[in-house]
Amino acid sequence: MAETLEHGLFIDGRWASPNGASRFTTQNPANGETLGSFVSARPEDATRAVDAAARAFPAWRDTPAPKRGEMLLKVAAVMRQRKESIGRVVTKEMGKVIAEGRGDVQEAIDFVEYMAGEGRRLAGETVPSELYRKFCLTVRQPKGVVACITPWNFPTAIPNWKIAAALVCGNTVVFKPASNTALCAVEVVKAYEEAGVPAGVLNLVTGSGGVVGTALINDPRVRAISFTGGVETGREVYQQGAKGLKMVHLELGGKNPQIVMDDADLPLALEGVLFGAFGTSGQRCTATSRLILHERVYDEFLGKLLARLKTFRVGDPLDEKTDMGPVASADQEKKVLEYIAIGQKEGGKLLTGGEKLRGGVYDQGHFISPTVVETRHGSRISKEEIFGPVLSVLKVKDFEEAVKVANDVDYGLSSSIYTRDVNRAFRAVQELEAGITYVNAPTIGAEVQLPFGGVKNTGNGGREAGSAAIEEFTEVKTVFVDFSSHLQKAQIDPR
Ligand code: UN1
Repeated sequence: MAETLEHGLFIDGRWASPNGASRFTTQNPANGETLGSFVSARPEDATRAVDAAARAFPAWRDTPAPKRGEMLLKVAAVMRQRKESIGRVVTKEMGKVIAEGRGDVQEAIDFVEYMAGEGRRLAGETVPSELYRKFCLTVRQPKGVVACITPWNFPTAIPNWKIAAALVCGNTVVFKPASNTALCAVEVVKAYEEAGVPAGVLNLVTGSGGVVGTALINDPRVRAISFTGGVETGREVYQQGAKGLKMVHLELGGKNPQIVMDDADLPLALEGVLFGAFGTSGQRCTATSRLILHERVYDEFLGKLLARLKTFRVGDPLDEKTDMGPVASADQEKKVLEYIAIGQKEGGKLLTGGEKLRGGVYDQGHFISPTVVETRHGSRISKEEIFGPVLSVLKVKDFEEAVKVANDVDYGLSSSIYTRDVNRAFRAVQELEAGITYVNAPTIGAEVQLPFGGVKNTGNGGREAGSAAIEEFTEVKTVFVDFSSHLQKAQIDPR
């Protein structure tokens, strides 16, 4: 049977297309092929999804957490079995090379398995009471219905970071994915459906953020919103959520530096920056977008980088030999090319790349050559998030200046230093203003069992993944049990 291109919404355990709703399609950014057609949900569809999630909540909350974890293990098993086919969907719909498409799914599997184990922990704390025959402890409880609003750059990993954590904690979820990776979202939800997620516990609503996202954020029954995306939208989500005093978790941009000191292992640092800057065509929140080079190794390192980029293969992301695929959409292409023009206008020197690739396979897709711009600290391209294969290079005279330049941006997600000096390495860990610091490794590639998030405009202080995910999706209930059989007064009883 030919696979249908038309997908419905998943509400209350059923796939259905509401009457009268319009549709949108997704395209392969490498060749323009249409991949699927999806419902542009209306506010009333979002409300129906919240209805279903609210109805499903009491039974899911009361399901023992280890059982909720078992369901997640089944989800992971389904994704494991389908890793190759889902990985190919990721690559086709978003354009990252196939090894990274598989990696995206692997990150989803890793996290879902990790969260499954959390079903047997979900630990609270027990502390002594100041009174006799009294216990003091905390337990974790779900928040209720939560909205997970996710981006297109990690279209299976990031939804699972949010959904699996929310579900193991006993929440029910309405999932609103980025529109241009809606097929990946369908694949994610199918894995939960096949694993037997009860009706209403996970609901998928596709459509525009302005319509569906707004409806979800403003629904009084939605108690928490977990959002990953751009800083402007994040601000909007935060403001809207504030009106309902909701917990809003934000994971926003980055302008991540890789510092290369004069004592660094240069070949290692070179591999690091290539992966960090051009992996996923630079479309990661964690992408290396600034290379901060010590002046003593500046010419040598840059020479090596430019030579290596001459043999960098940009092309069909399904071809195992391709180093970098297209950017994800026409909008991305436009924005990245605009930034490259801005960089040159403000005095940056284009060292390589900087253009839309044309001819042959390139004509059907959104391919931009890997771009390196020598610029000065303070230029727009050295400070604003581009989210594309554009690396700004900055020269510094010593470690102090490197850290100062690294920190002098509005964001603080990831950071990296290449050095063989242990003192400098630890100083960087202490002094770089970022949620994540790598030593002798690129800015990308965080592992799921550790917290993920950043400082400054990267978010509002929360972390996801790791055990931090549990903080995001639970309320702490403080419990006092007095078994003394008489009224005891804290702070007041004689001491
Ligand atoms: C993102 O770009 O928002 O650390 C997530 C990394 C990946 C996750 C990136 N594990 O690069």
